[in-house]
Amino acid sequence: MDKFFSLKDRIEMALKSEYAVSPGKATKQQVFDATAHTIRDHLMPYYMKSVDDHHGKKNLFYMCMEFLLGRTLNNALMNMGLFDEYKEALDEMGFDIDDIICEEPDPGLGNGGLGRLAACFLDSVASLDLPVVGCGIRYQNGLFKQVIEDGYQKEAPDTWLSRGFPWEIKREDRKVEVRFGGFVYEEWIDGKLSVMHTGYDSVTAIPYDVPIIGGNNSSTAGILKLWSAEPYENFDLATFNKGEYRKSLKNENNASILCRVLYPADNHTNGQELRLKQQYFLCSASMQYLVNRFLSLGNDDLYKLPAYAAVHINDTHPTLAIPELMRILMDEHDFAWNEAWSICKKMFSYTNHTILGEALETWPKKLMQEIIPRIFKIISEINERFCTDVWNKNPGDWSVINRISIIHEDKVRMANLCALACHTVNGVSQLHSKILKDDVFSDFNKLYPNKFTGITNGITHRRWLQYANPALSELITEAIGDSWISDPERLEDLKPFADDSSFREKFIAVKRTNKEKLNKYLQNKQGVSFDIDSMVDVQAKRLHEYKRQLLNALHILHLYNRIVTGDYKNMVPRTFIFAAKAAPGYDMAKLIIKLINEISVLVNANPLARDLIKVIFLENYSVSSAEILIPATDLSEQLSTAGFEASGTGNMKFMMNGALTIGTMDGANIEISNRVGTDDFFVFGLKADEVKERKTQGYASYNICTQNPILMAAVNRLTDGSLANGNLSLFSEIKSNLILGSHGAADSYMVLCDFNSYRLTQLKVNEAYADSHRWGKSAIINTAMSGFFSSDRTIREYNERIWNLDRL
Ligand code: 26W
Repeated sequence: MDKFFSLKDRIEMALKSEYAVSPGKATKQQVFDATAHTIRDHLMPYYMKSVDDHHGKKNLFYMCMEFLLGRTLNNALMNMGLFDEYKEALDEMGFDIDDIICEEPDPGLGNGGLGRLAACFLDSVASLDLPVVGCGIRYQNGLFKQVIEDGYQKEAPDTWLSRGFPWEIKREDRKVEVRFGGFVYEEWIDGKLSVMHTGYDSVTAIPYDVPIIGGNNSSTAGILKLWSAEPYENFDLATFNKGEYRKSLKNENNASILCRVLYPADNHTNGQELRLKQQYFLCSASMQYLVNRFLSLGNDDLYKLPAYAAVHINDTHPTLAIPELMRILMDEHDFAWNEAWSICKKMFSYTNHTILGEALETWPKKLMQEIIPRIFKIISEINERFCTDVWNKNPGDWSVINRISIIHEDKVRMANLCALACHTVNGVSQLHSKILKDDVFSDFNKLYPNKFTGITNGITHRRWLQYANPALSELITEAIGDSWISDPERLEDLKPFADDSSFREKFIAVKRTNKEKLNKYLQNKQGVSFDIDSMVDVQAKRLHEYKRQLLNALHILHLYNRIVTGDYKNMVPRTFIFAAKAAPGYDMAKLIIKLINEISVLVNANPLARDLIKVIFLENYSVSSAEILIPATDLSEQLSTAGFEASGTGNMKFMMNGALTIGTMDGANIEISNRVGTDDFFVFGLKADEVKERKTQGYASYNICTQNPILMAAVNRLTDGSLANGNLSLFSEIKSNLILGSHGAADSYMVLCDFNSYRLTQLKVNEAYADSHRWGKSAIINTAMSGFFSSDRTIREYNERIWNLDRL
């Protein structure tokens, strides 16, 4: 890189210029910063090439409110092939590169699946040299830090930006103005209808670009554009001098609060004003940028915009990009409605990521009118034209109008706007796509049958296998060569090795090494450790009732019952690890966390039980902790009520790292089990159509419980004083929700209904693990069949079916 200075020299120079310290006196944190500083020099050529090469090619704007990136240092070094060089330089300075890597704050700008998927996609588009710009928000605080106190989740702010973010480039030159509130009226000027917007508040949106370096020796970077809000006009000195302090600070406050924090609710909407503002801020800034760039490249014919740009909307959160682009075309560039609409219809596509009713976004009409009056008018017009059209095709059919209408009663239904305006609506697994067509969007599917498609999610095998599990990665390469790195479906070449006993032993030895690493990690972080020889059984994902951590917990109570009654012959020792954050306002989810921690106490207090089972709650689950947890896992728990988990992506990460799955026929579990076969995948529970059927029949969880003494005994533990120092009432709400129901139906997620099937399948798991050859064979088959789930495949499919981009 530099002819005159060695890498070590450059890091030391950065230490001096940034911190005025010599390596002998530098903290690890300072060494991380200095190292990152030198890596920027390597990143810039990729970034500059991408920015240049994007010109003249069709670009994709991937709009998402969340990008759950995880750490960058290791990933970027590996992808650029610079890891060894840096390791050596840091070694010479007396630092271990692994320690330095851990100094990087983990940017948690996402809640869970949606955000992590966006990050995997960026890695893949960069590796496949596709011209993609991810557009998101530069939240000052990412997802809260979870602290467990006395078994309860407490939330602390995540201050990931406090020491700066070394990978970003502030682009002041690309700033735009975003307007909120005010009044909109129409006026005929010179025979033309003009829309006037007055009395609004403005903020300045400034993009910070983060180059995303891909693998595959790609020479370009993906670009993540994170928008940040600053006051539109500088501090209003005149007002301040008049003594009106509060008023003079209004601008400042409006801007600083906008990107302050990521909303921590996963799968639940509350209609908060600030969230709507965040959404419009992202959409307006990104669409202005899109149009400005098109024009600044010397193009003047905006009719050609669809040949230059496609926009992908991730879940409904960035839907406002559609009416915002309409606004820009009509109000700023004099397009007539029909022209603007036909341009937009060619540009937008949408992926739905959840079908939970409470997650389908609607906004109060009044709020929208107030916060973004012009946008509301445009949505109303879109709706009126749409409903008129449908009415003309189905005269007299009010019910269809009621269902498809974008504005319904006092709500604006964002999913309906997407389903109308986007040329493609995508589901994230085959089952999910079917549910979208048959249920959620069945009317739209009848109107526009060709719109719907299904592209199964994926994960980047670079971060999740190659880098997170270097020992396994090396073993695989030793056996089948390294072609799987650029073509992950070649992992299938491992299949014959499942029958090779010496390979199996090596595979099992790698797992053991990873368990040791996890054990050390847990010891350092939480002061707990586990038996390396036990089965590591993991459920790691957001805490939500539909994901059914409760089913897992009840089963552990059942195992405890077996142990204390002497029925533990052949029981394989297991370490149950849970990792999950609950939305701060989701009381039931938080209570389930407390329950898991109390079960841990119960089991630990019993000398017999603690030799056979151990329950660990891994605090503050994040991308970084997942990278340690997943490679060490033997059994992956994927327990969602069938029909509720759109895809799941954790399931794919575990599989790729040689864990076996116990799971329902839900989301991508179905596709995983189809690939590995039923011998190497533990299926249990009702299927999606059976769940639906049972629900419509009226499902009596109480009878299921009382007719099954084993289940009853486990459920009774919740309130018999065994848990929480004899507290009888703490978990009574969990019990009553299961058997009596609150607000209507009991056990809405069919935990009790699936318990027996789960218990019996867990017996098969136990038996399989006892035979280490059989288990090792299955584990290898899981890794071998995981190549399909690389996000490189997913992105290729998106590009072929939806985006049609040319490679750079
Ligand atoms: C507005 C509140 C809110 C916030 C986040 C609603 C919905 C969400 C996300 C869409 C929830 C989410 O992350 N869904 C997950 O998306 C993954 C990626 O497609 C899927 O694998 C998971 O099954 C799905 O739960």
